Amino acid sequence: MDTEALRGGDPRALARAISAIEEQQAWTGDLIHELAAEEEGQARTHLVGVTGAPGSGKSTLVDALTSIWRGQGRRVAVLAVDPNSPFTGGAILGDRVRMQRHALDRGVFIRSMGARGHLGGVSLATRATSRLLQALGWEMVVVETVGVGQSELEICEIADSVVLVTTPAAGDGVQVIKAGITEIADIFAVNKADLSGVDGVVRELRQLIRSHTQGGWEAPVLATVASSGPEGAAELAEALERHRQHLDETGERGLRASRRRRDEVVELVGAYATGFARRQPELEVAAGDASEPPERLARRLLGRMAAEERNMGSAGAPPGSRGVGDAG
Ligand SMILES: Nc1nc2c(ncn2[C@@H]2O[C@H](COP(=O)(O)OP(=O)(O)O)[C@@H](O)[C@H]2O)c(=O)[nH]1
Ligand SMILES: [Mg+2]
Repeated sequence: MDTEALRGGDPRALARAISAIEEQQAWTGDLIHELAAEEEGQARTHLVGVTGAPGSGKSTLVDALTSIWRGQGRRVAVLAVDPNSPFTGGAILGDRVRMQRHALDRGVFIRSMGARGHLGGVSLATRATSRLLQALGWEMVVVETVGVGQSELEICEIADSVVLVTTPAAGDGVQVIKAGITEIADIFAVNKADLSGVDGVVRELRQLIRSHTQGGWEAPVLATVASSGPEGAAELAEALERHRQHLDETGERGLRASRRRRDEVVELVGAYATGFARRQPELEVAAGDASEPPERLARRLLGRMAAEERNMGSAGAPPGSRGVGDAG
């Protein structure tokens, strides 16, 4: 790995490092750690999570925000996470085309994070990648996730500020409430405000938020038109700035960062253990033998993993490092 190129902001070096992270190569952890130690201004990175239903306009909105932030001289990295359509997804392709106007700008980095069949892969790779970008001093790191199922809840936990994008389209407002996502969203963008029904959704959301307000932050609800103008994008950028200030003033930013570290460790433990267990050649035979209950078998494997880890000391690779979740 050419760490000099990486430090110098070479996009290809960055892309290679992220691929290594996705492949779960053991050395990437140390590299990020090393870079982080060099980078004094780490605290300046604002990690922004953007979630919402497919087609709600997340990418268009992120594109508008990117232009604003570039105008302020900040570097912007966008990680597009779509667990459902890794790499082949039309949405990602559309994003690429849309972001083309930033293609020659070294201050903009866009990357799609695919699932690649790895267990816990997206979330762990996205976490590590955002740490890498932070270590490299990128001012804005945006994680765009498709708001379906459980994944967006998990992935949004890696952000300082979470923006939920919704639209006046039928049912969207109600969906939001059902998903229980109101608790994790810090800012609401009701996009496609050029369509009818926007006032109703804005009103509905504001009422809901008032009953959920916690920690002294009342999540703003902003109407936006990302595709033309764009309208409301500057207000959204300002709301993000205010939220970041709020996090700093209340100490919540540090709390979120430690929660993130804790969650990441927990997730890694699970991934290492799963990877280790799957690599045990006799597991299949043992699992087929009904005389030992699965619970005891699992504990025995954990014991063996711990023993191996002790024997290897610092000389070897960590137990899960040879491809967490690999079936092989
Ligand atoms: N009418 C209207 N269309 C929009 C708006 N924002 C985005 N779109 C369109 O909605 C579609 C999906 O946008 P995209 O950003 O890819 O959504 P994502 O899947 O949430 O990232 C695209 O065709 C956009 O041009 C808006 O404010 N109004
Ligand atoms: Mg998108």
